[in-house]
Amino acid sequence: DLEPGRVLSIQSHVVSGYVGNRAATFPLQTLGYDVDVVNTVQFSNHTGYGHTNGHKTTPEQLRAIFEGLSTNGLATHSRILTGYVPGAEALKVVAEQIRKVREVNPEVIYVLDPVMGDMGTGLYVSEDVVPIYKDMLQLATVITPNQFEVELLSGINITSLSSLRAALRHLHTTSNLPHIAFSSIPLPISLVASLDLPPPPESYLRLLPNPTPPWYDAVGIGEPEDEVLVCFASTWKTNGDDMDTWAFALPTIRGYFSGVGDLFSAMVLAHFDNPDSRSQLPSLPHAVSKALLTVQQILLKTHIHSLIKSGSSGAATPRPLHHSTNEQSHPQHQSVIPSDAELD
Ligand code: PXL
Repeated sequence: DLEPGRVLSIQSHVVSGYVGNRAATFPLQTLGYDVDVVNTVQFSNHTGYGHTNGHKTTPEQLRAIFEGLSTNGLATHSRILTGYVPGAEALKVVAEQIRKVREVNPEVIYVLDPVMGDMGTGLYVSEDVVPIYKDMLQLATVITPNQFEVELLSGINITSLSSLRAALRHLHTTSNLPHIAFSSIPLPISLVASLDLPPPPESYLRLLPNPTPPWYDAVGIGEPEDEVLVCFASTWKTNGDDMDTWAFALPTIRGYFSGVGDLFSAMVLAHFDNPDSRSQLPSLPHAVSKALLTVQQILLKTHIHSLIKSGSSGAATPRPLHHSTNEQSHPQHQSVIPSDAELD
């Protein structure tokens, strides 16, 4: 039988900084989850530094861990999260395990974060993982890609609301995928205001700081040239041949943060519930709303912490020595430091 409070999180471990399991575990624990952690790599630091050292867990080692859990009757997690898995063979082993678990218990909530890259950075895993992730979509309850990953998985470049819808529709229909939550690159408010998308239901919007209609005013900044991050959530309607799509706008916080997506996917996993298990309300916008609120509060705290630590110079955490190409656009580097005060 499945155990409701148990999470299996399969992601990276970094010695220094907070990405992957280092960004997901503590926040999940503060919400009361018992988190079982499989580390897909042990790296000195995340790959954005330009130099990373350490090792990857081999496919055989991963298989051994899963075998141990299964043999001892410990593979009874009701929620599974997967993130950074840099190699195709290792990802196949992860996929195999999840397929087995879901065959026995289809009600397991599986949040798949297809961590592959970002708009500014490009691909940071082996390109062989792309087709495997495409195959894995059919196993997922929710996927939490960023825009780069939506484009890669769907083969559709997002340049407009209609291409956005086409990409989401493609992912839902080709893989029988129930739920998608992803964030865009920063967009000017003027453009966001012109998107004709329904707001999140009012009860969800209330969770965001400044819920004045129309919905894009929820960000609390109104200059047309200001930029916002828009998070789109979509749920395929099983009784209609269509999807419900919600949009959440958040003010961007200037700075270079790592592990934000990893924290987001963990919080979506924490707050998502299968339909009817808690209420009649759609679960995805509820989970996304709570996840965004947590991420936003932690980023603000981190940003303030960083400013205080550095005086007003802004370079709080050590800058990567061999910095990659995004140095200019991201002058400061901030790890996400989770603090339990913000988490509920
Ligand atoms: O945040 C995604 C991520 C996870 N794990 C490792 C990474 C990255 C992104 O750079 O390098 C090791």
